[in-house]
Amino acid sequence: MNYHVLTLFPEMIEQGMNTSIIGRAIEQGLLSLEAVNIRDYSTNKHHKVDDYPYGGGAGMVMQAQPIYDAYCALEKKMEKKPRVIYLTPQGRTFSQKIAQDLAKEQNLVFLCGHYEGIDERVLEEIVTDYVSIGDYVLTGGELPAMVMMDTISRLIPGVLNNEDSAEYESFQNSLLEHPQYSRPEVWKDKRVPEVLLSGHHEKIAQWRHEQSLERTFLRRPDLLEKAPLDKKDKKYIEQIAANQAISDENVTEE
Ligand code: 9D3
Repeated sequence: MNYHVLTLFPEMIEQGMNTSIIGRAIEQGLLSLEAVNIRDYSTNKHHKVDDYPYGGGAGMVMQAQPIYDAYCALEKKMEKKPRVIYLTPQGRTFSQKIAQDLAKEQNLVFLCGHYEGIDERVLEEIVTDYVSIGDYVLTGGELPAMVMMDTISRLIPGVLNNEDSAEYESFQNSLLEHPQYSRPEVWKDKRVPEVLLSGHHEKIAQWRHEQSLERTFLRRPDLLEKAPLDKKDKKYIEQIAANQAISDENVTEE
């Protein structure tokens, strides 16, 4: 996977991505990352990249020319036209499914906006995908581009160690994970659940599965609609729901 980021803040991308697991994957040659400074492509003598909006209004608009020329310089080096993702609050909300789709590509171009936006004409010319990372307001597209690259990179073969990856997750995806414990056995008077010390692998697996069901019911009940639950799972959840109803009743009476 080769990432190309069009941005006014290339250092932010480089700093953010060169550490951790993604940095190691880049060193191993599994990924590449190029942050292109849009300003380097401005034909204006002051390297200007923005101007006032036609029709008036607050703030500045990023002009078409530097972005288009920066994109064309990238496209020239590729065999086929890449997907170009514009990070914008107006996009489809990013998801694991979108990440899986994008992970199939050889090249991905991310376009990061700032100011009040980008001249619509260059968006029409180069953008293939409009993507947001959720309904909250950031200052620009750089963090969203990094969120997307981080998510997509984990799906590239070899980036994660085998223990973490692929198939196991696709089932687990629909349920939250069970709680984890490590040494010591007692911390602040809290004991590690006895079953985990038993060495009884079947019982441990069952306990963990039940914890997953309970957590998902309590914290993310929306996920249960899509989860592949068997009869026993459904019974277990009904039982938790019933217990909860009883404790709610007790609280109300107090
Ligand atoms: C004139 C600016 N705002 C009007 C209310 C809209 C606006 C545009 C761009 C507000 C913030 C931004 C900067 N954010 C992004 O570029 C962005 C973003 C985000 O803010 N949240 C979630 N996903 C994304 S993807 C790009």
